[in-house]
Amino acid sequence: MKHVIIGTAGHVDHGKTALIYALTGTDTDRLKEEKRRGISIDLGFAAFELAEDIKAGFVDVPGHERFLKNMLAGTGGIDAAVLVIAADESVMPQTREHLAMLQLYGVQHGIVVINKIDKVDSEWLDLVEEEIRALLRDTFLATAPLCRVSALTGVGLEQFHRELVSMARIIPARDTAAPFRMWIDRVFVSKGHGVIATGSVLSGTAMSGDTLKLLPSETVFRVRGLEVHGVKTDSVCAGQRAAINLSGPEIKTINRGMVLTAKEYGQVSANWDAEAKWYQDLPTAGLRIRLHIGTAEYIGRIHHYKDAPENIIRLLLEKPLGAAAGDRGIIRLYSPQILIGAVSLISPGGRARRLPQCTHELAQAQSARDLSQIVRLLPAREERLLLKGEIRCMAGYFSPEKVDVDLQKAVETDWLLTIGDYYCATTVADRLIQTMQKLIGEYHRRQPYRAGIPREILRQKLRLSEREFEAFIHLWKGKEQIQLDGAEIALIEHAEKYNTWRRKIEVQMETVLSETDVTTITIELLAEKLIVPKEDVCAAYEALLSAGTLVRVGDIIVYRKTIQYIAKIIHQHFAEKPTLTVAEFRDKLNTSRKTAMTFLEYFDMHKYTIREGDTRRKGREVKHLSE
Ligand SMILES: Nc1nc2c(ncn2[C@@H]2O[C@H](COP(=O)(O)OP(=O)(O)OP(=O)(O)O)[C@@H](O)[C@H]2O)c(=O)[nH]1
Ligand SMILES: [Mg+2]
Repeated sequence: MKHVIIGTAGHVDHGKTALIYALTGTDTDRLKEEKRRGISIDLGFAAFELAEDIKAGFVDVPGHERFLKNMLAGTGGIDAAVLVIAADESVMPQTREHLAMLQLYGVQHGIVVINKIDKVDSEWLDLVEEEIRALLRDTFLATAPLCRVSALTGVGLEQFHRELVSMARIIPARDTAAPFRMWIDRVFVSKGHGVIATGSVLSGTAMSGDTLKLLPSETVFRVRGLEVHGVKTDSVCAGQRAAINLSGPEIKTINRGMVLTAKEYGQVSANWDAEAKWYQDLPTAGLRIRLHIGTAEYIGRIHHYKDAPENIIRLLLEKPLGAAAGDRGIIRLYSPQILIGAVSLISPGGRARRLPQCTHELAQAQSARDLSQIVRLLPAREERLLLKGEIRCMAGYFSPEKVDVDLQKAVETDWLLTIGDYYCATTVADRLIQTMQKLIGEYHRRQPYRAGIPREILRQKLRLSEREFEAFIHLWKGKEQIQLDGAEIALIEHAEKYNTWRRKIEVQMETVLSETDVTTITIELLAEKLIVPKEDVCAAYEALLSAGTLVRVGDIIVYRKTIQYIAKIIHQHFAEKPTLTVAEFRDKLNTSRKTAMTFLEYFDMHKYTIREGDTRRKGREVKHLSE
């Protein structure tokens, strides 16, 4: 079964509602006020089986210019349009305006109906048709079928029906395997059921019991029940008009203009980069505008990038919008509410002031719905590592399997590379490695006596998350250009030089400091004993400390082996005697009482000795002290 959603369009009173009633038997004017005033105010809905295998959901819109906002809300999700023009009045202001809206929304299929033919003669009708054809030139309806109809008498309805069927057959079916999405156009409370939200399902399928996310709030709801045009069902799919019975703690927040979506999809931001098509030649920068998108209206301003083409803009909205790449919207001036143009969303705007590279190419790929190009460009434009889930979400409402196939192709052709769970554009990876190399190189130049740059400093400089950073370092390590030494990262050339230097110093240390006396090591002593250029002594001192060759014991610094030596003395002592006094310890070390105390406190701290009043007894074996 194929499902299509068809919207009406046209000037007030031209017979849109009457035409839908004549065809389907459903009166789409359901409000009391609509009946009283004889005009449509809000959206109306009707179901109709066009053919055995095609079902249509009609969205009937009001024609009055004051309710254009409602017309736009109804038109956001349609597959095709029926433009209704009354024969007696011919083309009127909202005929033109609605046509422009359909064109800007990117609607591609439609039928033109000249209604009320019972009111005019055939000569007049020919003139009207001529005027209409002129109007439609250069629009998506230029070659559309034109039906002469009277909704009152029923003349021409059969031909109209036939044209609807032919049109529905060529409309590409919406993807029911894609993630679910529906803009909400109506919310009401039904006795015994609770809150029900209706809308045209743009993509995917939803089932009873599913959890759906509401945008822009990102709160979640459970689907309690589903209906399509008043008939209960277990699932609703793309192209159908759905009524979804929802439950959840935030149920009172649901309104027209919000979106129900599969949980991992839809992006929320108040800033969106977009490609614009201008209808009026206006200086648009900073202009207060209304963006009509899906069933919503957002107020905001237009910002132009300095270095970008005129048609790439940033929308700065007053509230966050939950939408997806490729979504189309209409822009009207805030006041007076005249049409300015249309936009196609590219992505939520980042923090950068300049336009991200590849934006133009991405916009083109999105309007062509070229998924393989989209998945290649997204990681390049973002200039960071992206998880598969992020790419699926950023690409828009494509089926996850399709995204995965194109991602795989992009990896096979070396456009992208995978790093752990991440995808990265090869060009971005190369650039990131160059930046890392530069940063580490600079650090080595400034700190030649350090093993390398601390990981955390490098990560922060690169503005990567911990997971991204670890994944990236792992990739780079595979290229054998860096050495990871604990918490530090070094370029291989530096690591080799540094290690040779360290080994040399340690050998020197071994010979000059191997005397058994407890020696407090100072910079002066190092300057005297080590064969290191004078200006490098401080750095060597720091390097030996950070490498653990020198150890801080209280306020003195000693050689690592000295500690091991003292530990051995203590060990031997406890082999002979259960307690150790400060005086005994001082004598064994042949040092001052103060230094002896400092060491004992150090050993107490490591629980190697246990203090009891003025004496110590044996503590636990501490491996690294006696190694
Ligand atoms: N004579 C005649 N009258 C018609 C025909 N179609 C509709 N009408 C009348 O025209 C008036 C307006 O019709 P609607 O269907 O409400 O027009 P609409 O386009 O839905 O109007 P809005 O929704 O308010 O924009 C009603 O009084 C209808 O009875 C027709 O084919 N012939
Ligand atoms: Mg109407």
